[in-house]
Amino acid sequence: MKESKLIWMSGKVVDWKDAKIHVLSHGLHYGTAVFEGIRAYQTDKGPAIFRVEEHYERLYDSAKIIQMEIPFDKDTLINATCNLISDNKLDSCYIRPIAYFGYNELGLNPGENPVEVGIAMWEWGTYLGQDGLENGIKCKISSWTRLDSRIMSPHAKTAANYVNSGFAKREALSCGYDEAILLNSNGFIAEGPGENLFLIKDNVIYTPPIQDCVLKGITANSVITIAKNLGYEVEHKSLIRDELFLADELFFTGTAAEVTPIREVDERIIGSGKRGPITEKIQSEFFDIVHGKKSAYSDWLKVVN
Ligand code: PPE
Repeated sequence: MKESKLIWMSGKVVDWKDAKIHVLSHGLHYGTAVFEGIRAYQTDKGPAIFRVEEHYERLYDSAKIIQMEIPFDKDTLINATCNLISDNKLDSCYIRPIAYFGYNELGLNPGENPVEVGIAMWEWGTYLGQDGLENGIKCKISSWTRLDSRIMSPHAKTAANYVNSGFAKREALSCGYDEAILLNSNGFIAEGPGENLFLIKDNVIYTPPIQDCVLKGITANSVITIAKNLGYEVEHKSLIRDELFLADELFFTGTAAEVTPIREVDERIIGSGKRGPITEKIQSEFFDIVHGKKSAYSDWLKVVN
């Protein structure tokens, strides 16, 4: 991890090495934390945060689901994020806000534990490798099932949910793949451990609906808008494994993963076995937008001054 200088902790800016919490913090024991992953990109006008409002709105939605009241309003957290990018002198970075039940009392009911908020940021390059972005990655259908809403909340980005994602990721890596794809408990395709999935067949773009237990991805939402503006038809549809094998193109989206093509699933070559033409068009449009080169999408960027 490439350390930056400063981290925001519940209203105070502290040195990276001093951003510490008590070992008996509730969030550490029971996963009662909600977080976001946001990216800021370099643009001609300076660093700009991609869809920062939507990311913080999702943080508050996650908190609502786990009945946590964040003791700061959205504007305070957005201002803190902007100031921290400037103070850390970063041109581009990955931003990780986290709200967690802190230290007071253990026991499953978070009760009187204070809610603390941290905002950290660092330079984080490509999530699945530069080669992955250009040539695509190899995926394994996981033996782990994506958690569903009878077990956990798939729409809340809680720390606890990521034990499920982590199982799938580690299994895929240890079997020699780059990433996992999880099915949901009804056997339909859900998503990657930290990415939404898109499938292209006969020029139509498909992605699973939220009922299939996927996170409401902000990159996915952006890609849907981009694809429609490029003239493609986009449909939410439940997908089965065979449809992946027979797809013309597949790709993942996510803040960390950006737009990453998938070239192989369980030893089946997808389409031509490399980044497909529609994926490439969407990916290139996405990177132009986040770097501020498409004025039509300037609403998605908050320039940090
Ligand atoms: N599904 C999951 C389960 C998920 O964690 C992410 C983001 C997405 C879909 C895509 O959502 P969005 O970022 O809004 O487009 N995963 C975050 C965490 C990755 C990590 O390894 O940590 C991220 O990309 O920031």
